Amino acid sequence: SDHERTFVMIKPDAFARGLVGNVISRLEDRGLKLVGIKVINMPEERAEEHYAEHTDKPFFDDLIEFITAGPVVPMVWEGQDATRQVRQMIGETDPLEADSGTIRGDFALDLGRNVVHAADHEDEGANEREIAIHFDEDELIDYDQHDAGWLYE
Ligand code: YYY
Ligand code: MG
Repeated sequence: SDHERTFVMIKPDAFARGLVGNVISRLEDRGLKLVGIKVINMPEERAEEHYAEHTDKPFFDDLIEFITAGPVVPMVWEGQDATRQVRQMIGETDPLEADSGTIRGDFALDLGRNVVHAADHEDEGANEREIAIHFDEDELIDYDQHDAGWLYE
């Protein structure tokens, strides 16, 4: 029940396939508050920092090549239990295991092309670390969400 910020990123496959608006709409419709967003080509060093936990995995090189292959959309979303809410909306890492109705379950087929990244709620410092990698503090916007009184008790 914590009001918190979570890091989410639309991957190059989704960008190329015209799914940017669709992913953002789902997060907006849920009631989450958008506090940061940009479009970038991710530099290789930043990609390696972002996926540092996977450095020794056999899929690491392919993952870095993929995430730097085209524009991505890093975002910060805020809300009650935002990390777990987003993780639930995204679905399992492997689209084959992701339920229909989740973003990966609706838009993806392949583990290596799974549309969206979100910080792991089981990794304590993930949000702070990933937000700091991709955003300066002054790029995160402070404003009142006009419908907050109807989203939260
Ligand atoms: O957090 P999440 O993206 O759901 O999965 P991770 O286990 O952190 O892996 C990051 C990323 O790596 C995943 O989205 C796809 C890719 N990957 C892969 O290509 N092959 C694997 N066996 C595991 C993960
Ligand atoms: Mg992860």
